[in-house]
Amino acid sequence: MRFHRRKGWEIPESEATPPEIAFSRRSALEAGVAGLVVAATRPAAAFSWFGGEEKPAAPAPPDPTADLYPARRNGAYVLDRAVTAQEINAHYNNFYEFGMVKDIAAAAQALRTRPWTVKIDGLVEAPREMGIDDLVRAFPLEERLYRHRCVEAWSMAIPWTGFPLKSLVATARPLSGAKFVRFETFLDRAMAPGQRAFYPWPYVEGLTIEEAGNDLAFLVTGAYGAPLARQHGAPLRLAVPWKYGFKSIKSIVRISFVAEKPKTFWEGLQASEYGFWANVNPDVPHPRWSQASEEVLGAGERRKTLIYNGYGEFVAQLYAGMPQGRLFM
Ligand SMILES: Nc1nc2c(c(=O)[nH]1)N[C@H]1C(S)=C(S)[C@@H](COP(=O)(O)O)O[C@H]1N2
Ligand SMILES: [Mo]
Repeated sequence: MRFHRRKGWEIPESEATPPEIAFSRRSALEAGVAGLVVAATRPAAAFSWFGGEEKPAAPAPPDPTADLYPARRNGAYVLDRAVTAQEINAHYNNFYEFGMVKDIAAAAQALRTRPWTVKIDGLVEAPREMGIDDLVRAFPLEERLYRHRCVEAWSMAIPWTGFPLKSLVATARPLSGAKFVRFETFLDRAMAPGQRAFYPWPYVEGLTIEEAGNDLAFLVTGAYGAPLARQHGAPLRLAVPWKYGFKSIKSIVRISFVAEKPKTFWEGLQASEYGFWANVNPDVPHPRWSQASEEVLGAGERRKTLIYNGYGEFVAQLYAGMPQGRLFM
């Protein structure tokens, strides 16, 4: 995600630091200060904001749900392009809890995914807290091929495994006052060095209750026919492919049904650029770049970006009659 505090007119274009770098530098300063404090208690951990944390790799225990993979593919979700090679997808990620670099795979191995509980709470008849293995086994898993369009104007196509969010919503039995679903990522500064930087952690995202009930909204437990890799947001993440990628929150620990629109992580950082709705629209530029086309990673091509990332037949009716402008920010 590119982020920028300086106003564009303050420096000539030729001298302007690319926004991504400006963000990283600022973050490095902040992380450096936090790092001093942390170093006093954890001398073995050397964290670089750019490269993540160097840690001796401990062999990961086998995933207790591995027997569920590969799951049967749901043929209703077809692609207009090839699936992105797994090796590309595994090393081009956004997971700021572990650092700002795209190749976050090694640093993300610090994520401990068991024990892991997911709390389902708020305005529901059936609040509960479930161990991830019980949760994964409570719903039949299926594979879906989805496009994934980052707000940074690149895209991939991914074979996710998981179950429809609406199935979980149904078992929670929301009360009539529940208008939004709020998702929250873990918060653990010791485990996730990016969380030592001064941002509005934990990562929070949200959907309207109608969006959460849409067939496309998918809770993801695996990819490429296996349990989810850590850098993809194991053990549970969201995939809402008609929205920019930052809506697809990773490593979820809490799903709350609420009356008010949740304030998201990116709204907390830069509301003017990364809003609540974030529906993909090629005709509405980001304040600092065009969204008209996207780099298809691994394919060596750019493609025209499609309204709702090509999923209009599934989701356009969700927004019928709503004021259009903000829906695409
Ligand atoms: N908790 C959390 N969720 C997150 C992010 C993050 O940094 N932290 N990055 C978001 C962004 S910007 C994108 S594009 C996708 C990237 O998912 P991928 O790495 O599996 O492609 O995750 C989203 N979910
Ligand atoms: Mo993104």
